Amino acid sequence: MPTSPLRRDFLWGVSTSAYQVEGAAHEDGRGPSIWDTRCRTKGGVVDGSNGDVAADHYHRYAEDIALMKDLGVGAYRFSVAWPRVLPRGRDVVNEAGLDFYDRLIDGLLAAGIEPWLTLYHWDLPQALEDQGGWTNRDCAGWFADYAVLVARRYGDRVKRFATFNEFSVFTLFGYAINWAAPGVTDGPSHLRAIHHVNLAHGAGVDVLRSLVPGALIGAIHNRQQVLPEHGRPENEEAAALLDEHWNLAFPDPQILGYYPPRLARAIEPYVQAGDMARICRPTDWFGLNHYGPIFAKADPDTTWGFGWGEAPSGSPDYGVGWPVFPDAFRDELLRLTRRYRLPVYITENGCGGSEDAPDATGQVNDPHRITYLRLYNQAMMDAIRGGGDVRGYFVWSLLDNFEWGSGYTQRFGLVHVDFATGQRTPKASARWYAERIRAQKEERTRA
Ligand code: IFM
Repeated sequence: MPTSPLRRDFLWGVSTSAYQVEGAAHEDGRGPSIWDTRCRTKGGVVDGSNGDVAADHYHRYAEDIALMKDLGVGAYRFSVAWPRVLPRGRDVVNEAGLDFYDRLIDGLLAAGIEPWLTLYHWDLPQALEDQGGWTNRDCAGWFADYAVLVARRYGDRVKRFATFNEFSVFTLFGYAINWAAPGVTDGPSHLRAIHHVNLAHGAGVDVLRSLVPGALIGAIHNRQQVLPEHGRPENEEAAALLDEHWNLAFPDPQILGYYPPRLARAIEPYVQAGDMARICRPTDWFGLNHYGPIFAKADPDTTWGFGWGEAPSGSPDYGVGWPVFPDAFRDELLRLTRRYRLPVYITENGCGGSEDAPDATGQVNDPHRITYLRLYNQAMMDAIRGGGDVRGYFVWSLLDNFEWGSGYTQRFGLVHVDFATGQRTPKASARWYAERIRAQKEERTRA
């Protein structure tokens, strides 16, 4: 049997985010975020739902930690809700909100699970949006002040920090395409948001570095190969432009110190002297969120002239509902290692499903998810064998949760959540993942 290429300290984990799982949206002084607003905007979420209760993680976090312990994971990636700790985004601190993360972090540490804290997973306080949000250059400073609060409060116990989750998703969908909050479709606003979020990242890194001894700081990027939809030559240019927006707009300036060429020309009016040095701060690791490749097509009706195209017909899908290309994952891991030269943690990988539900015996069988996870794990191992510096893997997600614009119509959890009662039921994929982790640990002790 071939031996595992995984490092001895390879880290297995699960991920969630605050607005998607916590609920308690109106409890203990939490302020509204741009997603609370979007959920109340007609057409903002397909099923008209919201994150008011979500998976009720705010109250059930202890049960969720026990579920993680059963899985055998070494780390839990969660995000702090900025509007829970600073209900108006700045100035007035909400102690009750801070207390929640104290309880969560202490519970994780007691269970032997390392807390991985993401500062921003899309829930900008509405009060800051009312002052322009990410289109306002001051937002970078507001973010840095929020980072100070988090670093001072939790830095004694948390050492793994990510500044942002999926920069290009929330900026592109929030400011150019209107698939996410705040739902703007305007090129200049989008460019401002990109640049100011990059500045906020740099400022956040500096804060964490100066206030948390031993901090290991990273950022989480969604990266997927962008391929032109088959058929029209203009799709090639659409794919090249989307590649810059999707894959390069954040990691290139943050790690290499420059914007990719097309974007650099467009963003120039918003860049001030010294900005690239503020953005490009040394980090310790690269977080990759990856689900599958993207197909781009030219679309003159969109802000930037590109849109989402179709995968070639007959692409394998294994019942997942989107094309499944594990080789693209392997290639992405190798590309990342070569381009950015940072240790890579896969901070999200997994798949949704609209039909995960308990059967007559109470079991939740999700064979499509097991197939997906198995294929993607194999691709990760191939990448490592080929020289990819991959140090950890987190499944998205621990729990079924609020899937943004898709509301509760898509379930990504290893654990099924009955949203009416909050009841948790580990799916067959949870058992698969626990066994995967157990087998690797056993191999490690034998080696
Ligand atoms: O649910 C999201 C998560 O918030 C960010 N990455 C992709 C997941 C699945 O769509």
